[in-house]
Amino acid sequence: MDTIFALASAVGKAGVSVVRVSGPSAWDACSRLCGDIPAPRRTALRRLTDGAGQILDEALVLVFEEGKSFTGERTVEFHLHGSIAILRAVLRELGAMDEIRQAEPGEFTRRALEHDRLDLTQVEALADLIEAETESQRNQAMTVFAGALGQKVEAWREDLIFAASLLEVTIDFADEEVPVDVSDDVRAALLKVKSEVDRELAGVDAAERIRSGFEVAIVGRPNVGKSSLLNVLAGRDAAITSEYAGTTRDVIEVRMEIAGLPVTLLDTAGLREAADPVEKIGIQRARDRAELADLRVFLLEADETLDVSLRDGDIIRRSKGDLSGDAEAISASTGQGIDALVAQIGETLSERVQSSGLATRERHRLAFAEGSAALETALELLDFGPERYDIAAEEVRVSIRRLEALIGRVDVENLLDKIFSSFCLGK
Ligand SMILES: Nc1nc2c(ncn2[C@@H]2O[C@H](COP(=O)(O)OP(=O)(O)O)[C@@H](O)[C@H]2O)c(=O)[nH]1
Ligand SMILES: [Mg+2]
Repeated sequence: MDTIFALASAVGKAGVSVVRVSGPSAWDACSRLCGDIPAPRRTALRRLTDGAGQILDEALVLVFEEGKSFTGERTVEFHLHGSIAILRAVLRELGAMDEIRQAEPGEFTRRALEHDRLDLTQVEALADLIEAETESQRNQAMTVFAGALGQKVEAWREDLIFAASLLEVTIDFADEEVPVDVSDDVRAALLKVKSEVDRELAGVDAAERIRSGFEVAIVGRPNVGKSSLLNVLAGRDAAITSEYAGTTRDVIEVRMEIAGLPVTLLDTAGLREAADPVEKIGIQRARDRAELADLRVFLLEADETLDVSLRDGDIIRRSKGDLSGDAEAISASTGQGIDALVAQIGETLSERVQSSGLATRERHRLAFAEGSAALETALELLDFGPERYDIAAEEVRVSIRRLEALIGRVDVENLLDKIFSSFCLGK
């Protein structure tokens, strides 16, 4: 296997930047930069020099043995001063060495998978962890990265292997009249796993939302104060507000965190019969996005009645409470009712992620659905008695294989390119 290197931290000026080198030649290659390398996991300061003896930087050098690094290979990390010139010089020196090459995006993590340092769900979770912007995303990604989904699948796998082998033993000894009825034990094991798989399956939607975020649309007539509300919630002037009706035409998006959840707030054109062609397009967009949004906040004028059908969770508020004196209304000018509105949005969305489990992706959903369906079939076959045990056992094996694919034990080569394509260079 090649030895690879890459900048592991972000590009640009920083206090510290990390360059990682991994593979069989990592130690040798790096010792040409920093003289003798420190003992494994004994951090030491070293002076890095180029071929001509010119000092490139003074860096912390971390050395990991095979089997004890992130990738599972011999690894060296240089913690450099985070200057663009230093990075360029060090990467140039490494690039000039014949025995090592620049890593592909995600290649370090791919090696971690190949060396069984991580299972496939952990690899995905690592990508999510790096993308995480909110508390809920961090928690979710960290739980899976710590191995929770993999452990769950392992436990199911053991139960299913037990069930399949009980059936297979019965088949093998069918002629010898072993008078044991395994069907109760098998049925209990299959039902237990199936109910747990189904519970995870039911939580995929919610978990997926934590990962990808919610859209909350502010909807209402022109001039009711939608853009002003967006700005108050965002804490900045993201949208233009004015006393002229029809000011907002495009959909304006602001990303924020509410109750720890990732939320994209949408400000839209006011709904009315418009003559202006551009405003008309804006209004159509407003309707479309509001339709697709996870949650809608309807802003009403003091005397307005709502004439749309509400969806579960939709929120209604009157605006400009400072003018009308309505204590129930919100006011973008004074801040009245804004905290309560945010709290209500947060509670509504939090309720929707309550059922979230560890499975967060379409890939997981598919594996669970197929695994569960195979168990369903196996349970039905069980009712026909021992003469169907062979095909029942085969269905249990199908289920095991589906779940194994989830953690990357089998059938995953074709998946890997897709999964690793989301990684950045140096990870
Ligand atoms: N007094 C008062 N004026 C507001 C409030 N919210 C918005 N406005 C004003 O109402 C007008 C329309 O607001 P805007 O946010 O552009 O409404 P939009 O068309 O629904 O986006 C602007 O002149 C705002 O300054 C409020 O809470 N109190
Ligand atoms: Mg507006």
